[in-house]
Amino acid sequence: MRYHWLIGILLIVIACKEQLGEVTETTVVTDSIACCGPNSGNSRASQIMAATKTNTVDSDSLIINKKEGTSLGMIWIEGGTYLMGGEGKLARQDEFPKHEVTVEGFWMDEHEVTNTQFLEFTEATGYVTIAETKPDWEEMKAQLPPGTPKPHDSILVAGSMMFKPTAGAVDLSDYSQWWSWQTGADWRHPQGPESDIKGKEQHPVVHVAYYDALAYCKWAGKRLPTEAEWEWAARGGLENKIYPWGDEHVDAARPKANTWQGGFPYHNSEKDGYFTTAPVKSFVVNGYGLYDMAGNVWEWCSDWYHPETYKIAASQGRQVNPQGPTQSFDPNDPYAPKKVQRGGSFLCNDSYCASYRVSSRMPGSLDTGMPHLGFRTVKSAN
Ligand SMILES: [Ca+2]
Repeated sequence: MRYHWLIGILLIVIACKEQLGEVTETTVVTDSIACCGPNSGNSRASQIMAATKTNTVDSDSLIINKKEGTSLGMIWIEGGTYLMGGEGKLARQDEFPKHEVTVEGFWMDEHEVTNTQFLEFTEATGYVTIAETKPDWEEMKAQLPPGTPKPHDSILVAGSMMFKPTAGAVDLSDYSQWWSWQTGADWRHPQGPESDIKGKEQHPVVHVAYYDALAYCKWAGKRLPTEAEWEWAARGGLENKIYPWGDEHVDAARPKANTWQGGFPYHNSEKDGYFTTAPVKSFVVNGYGLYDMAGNVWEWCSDWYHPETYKIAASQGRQVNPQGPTQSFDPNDPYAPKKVQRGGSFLCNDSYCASYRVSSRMPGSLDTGMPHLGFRTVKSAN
């Protein structure tokens, strides 16, 4: 469901304007995420990908245009065995139980993929991201209640989600107060059509859907990390610690990551210096030399999301290079396939999700980009 957010917003509008009593926000917008979490979506993008040459993830054209493989800008992460899962009182249910995991060594980008890197990819391949593609009504209506009227063409334009602070403190259970659909928002226009990435060349690329990240990986000869690899790397050699740097609070003394300081979602003191994304490598590295494994932008992983993943894993003994479940499931949005995202973002705050913890997990729809969602790549030893 590529346009999960858009559909949800359309339904809200329709419910308000046309008083379709049975069509409410809760009938469709069921994501568990609110403050900083990305969202959901499913097979629609796959169909669009199949029909759009430049968006075809597995297309030969991308392979033909494949970049020469390189480990430049990557850090070798030595393999090892660790206890994967929740640390501290902020850990959520899906982070338990802790269980033993072994990962082989791999290469990992020292920082999140930047706008400069993504630009190189799009110029080499002609790739167009999902957020830059006009929604197709025929595909959308299949995901809507029968009889839902077609919205005005002015709404069916390319775009993405946008965060906007509220005027004051609000009920945090209703994220539509700070998230809205923004036409013309995409990775080249991260804050909407009037914005650009000039001066943000070294900021992480955002508004990238899973498919977009996957296409980049194929071109670069790399891949997305598994959840187990990501967490092992984020821990940076520390054991049983909450954050990549240890247990000290993110804002104790000097901020150690780009997060949200103040009252979410209405006041950001910007103690760390950034309201939205920060240039990569702006904060302290972890023990492996990796930047921004906490905060800045969420990062796609290759595993399907399932809240029971760890319970199943723990019952099977030590896991070696786990790849995640074969199917996804998000109880708050059961019809949308979702992949795992890690690391939290500049919107994370202790009052809400505190997802700049090494064990925090979040589900996200494969075809939905967000202004606080990016990725980094990894590469196996061989
Ligand atoms: Ca910040």
